[in-house]
Amino acid sequence: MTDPHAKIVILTGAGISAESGIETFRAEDGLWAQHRVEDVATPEGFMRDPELVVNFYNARRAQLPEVAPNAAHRALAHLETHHRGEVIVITQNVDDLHERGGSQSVYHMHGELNSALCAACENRWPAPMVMAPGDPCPRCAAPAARPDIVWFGEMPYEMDTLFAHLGQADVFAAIGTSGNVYPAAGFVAEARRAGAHTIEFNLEPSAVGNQFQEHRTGPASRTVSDWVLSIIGRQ
Ligand code: BJW
Repeated sequence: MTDPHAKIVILTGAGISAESGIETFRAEDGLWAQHRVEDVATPEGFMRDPELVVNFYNARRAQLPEVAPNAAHRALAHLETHHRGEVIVITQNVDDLHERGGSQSVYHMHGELNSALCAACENRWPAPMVMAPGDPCPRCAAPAARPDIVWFGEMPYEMDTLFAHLGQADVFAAIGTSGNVYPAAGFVAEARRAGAHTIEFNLEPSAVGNQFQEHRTGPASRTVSDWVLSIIGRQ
């Protein structure tokens, strides 16, 4: 039974968007089966071949209007609206399905497809549907636009704020993430240190699955919806 005023911190990964038709990374037929991580998700890969990297993210951005939030995204928005305590979503996903599903408190720790970043002055602006290497920054005019994505070796966004939320969590839920990528994979340990009850939602145990106190196994559209119903009922 979840306390009606509990602070609930939720970490989501590619698995929550899988049923919307967005490929995960590490599945056999996933994104990394078609692209080497070093080529498309590192600053070195971008320096070597900016066109390849920009086109990789252009293709994923173009997919966004063709997909829709699923029942798991909508259930989290419903939880935020109806639960009396605070509900925070920290997503590793770069899609916009939490927002389109109705969630308001969303942190994109690995960036967003719909955002562009100036590598020279760190200005951010809404990405055009098709970016090109060397696009100028609208603020400083440097030809240094890049996708606003956190690549390996770069610092994820808003870490101080995220650790502060984890330190206050009464419940921590990780949904559809393989637990392979840090610092996100370390959030369960952080939440447990804060005394939170920890729940993993996945099709199978993740790489850090043994650190969770509770497991809900199955597709997120079902398991997350059932969990939200168990907390707030049919409101
Ligand atoms: C379902 C489902 C359904 C499917 N229902 N579930 C050695 C040790 C420790 C750390 C390091 C190390 N060497 C280097 C590091 C650091 C490195 C790292 O972690 N490397 C590892 C590979 C070891 N991390 C970094 O570099 C990060 N920065 C950093 O650490 O800065 C320093 C720092 C230090 C201390 C504090 C703070 C900072 C940056 C990481 C950036 C990651 N970027 C990417 C790519 C960019 C985005 C993009 O292109 O879209 O982000 S990598 C990729 O993996 C992407 C994802 O967000 C991320 C996580 O993947 P996710 O979401 O877990 O997806 P999958 O595919 O792995 O899993 C899907 C899961 O869903 C599976 O479990 C399925 O079973 C499940 N599922 N359908 C429920 N229907």
